[in-house]
Amino acid sequence: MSSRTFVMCKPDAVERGLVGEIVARFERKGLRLVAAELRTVDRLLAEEHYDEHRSKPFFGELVDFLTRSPVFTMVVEGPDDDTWELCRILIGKTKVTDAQPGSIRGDLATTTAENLVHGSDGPESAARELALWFPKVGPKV
Ligand code: 3AN
Repeated sequence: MSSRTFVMCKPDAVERGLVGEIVARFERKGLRLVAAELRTVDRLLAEEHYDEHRSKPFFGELVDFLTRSPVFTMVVEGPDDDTWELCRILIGKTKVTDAQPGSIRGDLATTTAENLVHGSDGPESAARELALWFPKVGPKV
């Protein structure tokens, strides 16, 4: 069954003019944009999004970064129940030196702190993040 996940071009991606390049990679893979928005993020939303990282030393920097300039948020849909996983493969590993060439981060990112794209890391986080960022768009078809 088809499934949806949450993907976001973070401020560095928008600032560098890479939104088109990034969206094209998901589309070329055969995934579909169901909804998208260029928007600014307030601190409350950024903190909620990164809730699991509240105790990390880099939490403040994460929130500063996400609220720095507009982000481009997307609801991405694929034909099977693994859309979140396909997106993570296209995005590449979190640590920039682990991100393989061919992935978005492997090809385009130079630091771990500013690694261009966020994608939900499982079905539960996809549901949580879709509800947080796109409350009017359902998680499933
Ligand atoms: P991902 O974005 O691949 O899901 P997470 O959820 O582990 O990775 O981390 C969220 C974000 O936190 C990353 N995208 C990155 O910007 C930042 N981050 C993760 N680890 C570090 C770190 N060691 N130092 C600085 N920033 C980090």
